[in-house]
Amino acid sequence: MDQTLKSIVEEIRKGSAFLIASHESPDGDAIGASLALANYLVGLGKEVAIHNPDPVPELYSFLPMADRFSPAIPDREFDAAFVLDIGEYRRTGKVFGEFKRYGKYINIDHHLMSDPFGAINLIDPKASATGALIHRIIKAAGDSIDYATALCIYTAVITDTGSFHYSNSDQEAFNVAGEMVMLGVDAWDVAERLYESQPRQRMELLALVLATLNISPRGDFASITVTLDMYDKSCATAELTDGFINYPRSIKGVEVAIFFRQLKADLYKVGFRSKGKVNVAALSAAFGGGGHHNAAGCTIAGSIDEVREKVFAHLEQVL
Ligand SMILES: [Mn+2]
Repeated sequence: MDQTLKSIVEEIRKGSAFLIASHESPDGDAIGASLALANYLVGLGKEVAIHNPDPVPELYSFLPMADRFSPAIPDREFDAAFVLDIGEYRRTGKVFGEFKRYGKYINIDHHLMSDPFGAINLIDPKASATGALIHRIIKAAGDSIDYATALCIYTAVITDTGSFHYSNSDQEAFNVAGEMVMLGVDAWDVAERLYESQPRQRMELLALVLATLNISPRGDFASITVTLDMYDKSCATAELTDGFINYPRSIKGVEVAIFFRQLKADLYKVGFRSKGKVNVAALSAAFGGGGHHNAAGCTIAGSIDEVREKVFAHLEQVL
């Protein structure tokens, strides 16, 4: 057996209380992996505390033990602290960073640039999701997976692979999902909870935002815009715009999608998504921002016309 997996299994066997932490603004993988591990450990008779600096989106409240997430960390000793899906240590948030009674860190991650800050580091950038790494740990331990744990692993894998759309949808992702279905997970039930239960305000906001669709003359980039006024009109909040940028990106021929989000009268957050050919991290860096090859962002001051003009002129150059 892989030595790293073996040492993690040993820590689980000998410990009795564990802290589980994941990155701020938790996504389906951070939440699913945390809860998969929590349900598994509780099933073994261990005590767990589940920490995240930010609240868990309502969408994921159906996952077993989702109500156990807390922004506070109990004042007690732990045998080890699992840090999941973190990328960078600072994304554990302030409370965790100040925390000193953690036993040791066990860092489990699939980000490309993951710091090996743990006493044990299970880092595999090829893994589809951190949830798939939790699955590897349970398999290495030779333990069975109960329904609650299976539901959390499944959710982690389908959300991080974009329901098997993205290039990280490897054989392990499909195998793990298939095994979880075998263990009782209902794929439609999960899909309905995650993707077919949108608040109506999100759709009303999307209707306003899509009316701003702007496609470049060559058809190689496309943008959408959301203004503060649109939030008011639809009674929606900024977090409901999550995923909107996928609409302009999904157009045939479009290589880069841009999402202009108004923050203040003359201030815009600009998100970029690439279909793969264009490195949008470099694009956003030109405006003082950052990000990854396929997803990046920056903040630009000015009126919407000025901001669009700046971004479009730069894109015309690089595309
Ligand atoms: Mn992840």
